[in-house]
Amino acid sequence: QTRDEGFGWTRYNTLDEINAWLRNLSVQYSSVVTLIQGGSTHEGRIIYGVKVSYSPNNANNSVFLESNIHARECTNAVIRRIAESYDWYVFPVFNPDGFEYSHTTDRMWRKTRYPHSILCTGADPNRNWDYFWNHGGTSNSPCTEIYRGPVPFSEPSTRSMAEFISSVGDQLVAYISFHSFSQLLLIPYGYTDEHLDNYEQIYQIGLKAAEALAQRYGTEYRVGTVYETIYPASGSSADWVKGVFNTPIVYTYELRDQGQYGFILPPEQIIPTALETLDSFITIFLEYENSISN
Ligand code: ING
Ligand code: ZN
Repeated sequence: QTRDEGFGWTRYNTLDEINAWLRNLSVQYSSVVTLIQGGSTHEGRIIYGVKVSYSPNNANNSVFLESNIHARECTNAVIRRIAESYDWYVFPVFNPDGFEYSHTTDRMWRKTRYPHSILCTGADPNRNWDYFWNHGGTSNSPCTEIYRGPVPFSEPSTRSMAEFISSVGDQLVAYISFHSFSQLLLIPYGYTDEHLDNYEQIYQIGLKAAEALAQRYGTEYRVGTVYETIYPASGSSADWVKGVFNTPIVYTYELRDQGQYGFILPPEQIIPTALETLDSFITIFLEYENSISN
C-alpha cells in the first residue's frame, strides 16, 4: 500500500500517514530515496526513515535528522533537496509509540510507552542514552516527564536507533535533532557546562543561522549550549552522538513558538516554520563548508 493522499503540510499528520509518505517517496524517487527500518519500539512498531542519496561519493558526507523523540512536539520533517552533496538520513518520528499515543489518547504525551511502573508509563527517550547517563537533569521517578529509565538504553527505541546510528556514525558530518518549543538553537552538551573543542566555530555558525532564520518573518532564536541556555540534561541523543562519534556539527532546534501556543502550535504555522528553519539550515551547511575550507 503506497497511498498517502491524506498527507499534507497544512495539518498534523498521523504516524500511518507519515510512514505511507516515506514509503511513497522511496517508490516515486526510487533512484535517490531508500526506505530504512532504523529500529523498533516496545509496542512493536518499526521506526522508519529515508536515506536520500544523489551520489555514491557522498557516503562519508552524511547528515542525520531526528524529530519527534518527544511525542507531543509534532514537527514536520525537514526534507528538501537542499543539497545533492550529502547523504541524508531522515527519521521524522523517533518515538512512534509515544507519537501514536499523543495522537489518539493524550496530546501532551512526551515519553515512550514502556511500562516501567504500575503507576506510570514510559521513560524520557532524551534522557536514556548511554553517554554520561544519570549525570544531572533527569529523574529516577517513573512518574516524572524526565524519567531516565532504570538503565541506559532501557527503551527499545533508543537502543535500536543507537545501533543504527552506530552503523553510519563515522560517516556523519552533522546530526540535527528537532524539538519544540522555545525558539532556540542548542549546542552540546546538556550534561556539563564544559564547552566543546570547536565551540567557538559552532557558536558563530549558530549565530549566522539564527540571523538567516529571522530574515523571513522576524522570528527570533537564541543560540547557546543546552546546559547554559535551558537546563542541565544528561542522556540525550545529541550528547551521545557528539560524545561517541565527535560529529562536527551537532545542533538541537527548539522550534516555534515561545510559549503562546507551545506544543499545540496552530497548523497554519507549519509551513512558515519549515521555511524559516530551512533558511537557517542552508546557512549552517554553507557556513560550515566555508569554515573548513579557510
Ligand atoms: N527540550 C529538550 C529536552 O529533552 C534538550 C532539550 C535538547 C535536552 C538536547 C538535551 C539535549 O528536554 C525539549 N523541549 O524536550
Ligand atoms: Zn523535546
